[in-house]
Amino acid sequence: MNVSVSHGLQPRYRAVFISDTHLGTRGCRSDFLADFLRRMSCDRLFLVGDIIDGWRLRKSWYWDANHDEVLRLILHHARSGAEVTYIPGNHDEMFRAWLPVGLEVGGIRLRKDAVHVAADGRRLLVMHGDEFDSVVRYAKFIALLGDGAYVSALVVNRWFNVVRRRLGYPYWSLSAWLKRQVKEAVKAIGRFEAALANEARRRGFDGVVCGHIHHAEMREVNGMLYMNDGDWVESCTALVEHHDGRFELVDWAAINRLSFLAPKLEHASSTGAKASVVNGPQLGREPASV
Ligand SMILES: [Mn+2]
Repeated sequence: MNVSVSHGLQPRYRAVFISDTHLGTRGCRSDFLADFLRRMSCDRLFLVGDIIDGWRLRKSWYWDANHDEVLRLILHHARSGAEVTYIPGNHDEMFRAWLPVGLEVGGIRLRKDAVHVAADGRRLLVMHGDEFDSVVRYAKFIALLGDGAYVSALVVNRWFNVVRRRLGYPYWSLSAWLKRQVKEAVKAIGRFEAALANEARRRGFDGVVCGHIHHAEMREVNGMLYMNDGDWVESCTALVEHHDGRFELVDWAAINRLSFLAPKLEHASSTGAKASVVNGPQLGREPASV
């Protein structure tokens, strides 16, 4: 029997899928993620890519006690008997070089993609999804802009056009431009979902679990079950499978009423390490380059 990481009352899942945690960046909500990892237990844990952000690490490094804690908890899950599979994404593609070796570290298996057989027998293809970037092309983060950002953009647009008028330029509508961008981004997400569903069908699966576009979703796409586990930067979502075969998207920030605007939770990790930042300036929550 597995030793549970959680403290008793929490659910034990058949499988848990997380991706796009972007550890090593300031944007990663490692505090919320550590909280989730601490309070859940599962038989299978799938890390569906962009877990450690190697792109950013080359330019700058952000690491604090919560990032340590996330790694510690993942290893703890592996040691406690969970089958942990790490599927590198495009931000942690440095691990892809190790795929031919069949690397296994601390009980974590490295795989290009994986198969998950659900409790009801459905076979799911698990992959990050950046292989289908060609169909996305667009800055997805625009689709994720909330109403607040949209409203402040309109205020900026007003002043922008006051300046344009003074300089003798005609009016330019940011609002119309934004609406066009959002429409394109939504279409791009649709293309991504269709591409992943088609890949699952082509390879004889019943559905697909992926990440990459930071857009949690669970629906049927062209007769295939399409499930995207979201991210831990713009939102904090995980895909879980209950023992009865029911899949659920867990919005950890929402159900725990965690605020993205509040300062990061100081985790009392045993090391008590302070946040470390080296090399170059840090922006706040940067828009996602998925
Ligand atoms: Mn990605």
